Amino acid sequence: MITIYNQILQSKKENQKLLAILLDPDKIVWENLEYLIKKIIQSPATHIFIGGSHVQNNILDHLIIALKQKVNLPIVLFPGNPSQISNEADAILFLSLISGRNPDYLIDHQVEAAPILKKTQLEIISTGYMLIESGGETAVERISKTKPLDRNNFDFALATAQAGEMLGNKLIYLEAGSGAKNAVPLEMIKKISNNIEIPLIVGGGIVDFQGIQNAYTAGADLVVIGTAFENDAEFFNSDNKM
Ligand code: 1GP
Repeated sequence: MITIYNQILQSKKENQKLLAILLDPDKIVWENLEYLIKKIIQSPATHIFIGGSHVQNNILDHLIIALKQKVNLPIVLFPGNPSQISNEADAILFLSLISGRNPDYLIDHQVEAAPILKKTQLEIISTGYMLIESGGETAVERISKTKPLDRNNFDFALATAQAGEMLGNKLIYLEAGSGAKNAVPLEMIKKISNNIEIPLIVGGGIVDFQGIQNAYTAGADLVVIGTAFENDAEFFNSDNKM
């Protein structure tokens, strides 16, 4: 079976860069859903990530079912907590917040989620999730009650990513936080991508095509765009094409 993870690995091997649009079900204006779907189809996105801080389960199912009717992209859950699981999706990033030292987000939520996930068909993609300091408090920091990693300490960030890889994670996700003032430093992306084998996701605070391109050039395999598309559904149609 060709899994979503295998496709990511294959793309990495072929140096084909991937792009995920992150949709927060709480921020969807339902009357505009058809239009939003049209814009997703027209965009260069290769994946749809779904997640947010306070998503309710019934909204989640509803959104994914609506998307699946029209969009032929893998739908990957990017959950803020164990209640955000939907069997309608294709896969889930099974996150452990390895930059933090809060056991709730390192292992407790995962223990809570495991029996629920066992009852689903979701492809489970274990992901070492690293929050990087970005110039202001982000929702991830507030909700997880963890400190982000120093954005200038590349050695420590690399050691964290390598520990994540050694623990068996299949992906590393460098997160500046949704709507971050500053995206993950390019030098950090470069250092980490050069020194781990598994694919690297980068997101948070990337607001233009140059930012996406820079992250790719630095070594990101998959870039996540949330706020920029949320604020402007024409984001991918602008003059400054990818
Ligand atoms: C947030 O990495 C994602 O979890 C995307 O961030 O909303 O800033 O694009 P933005």
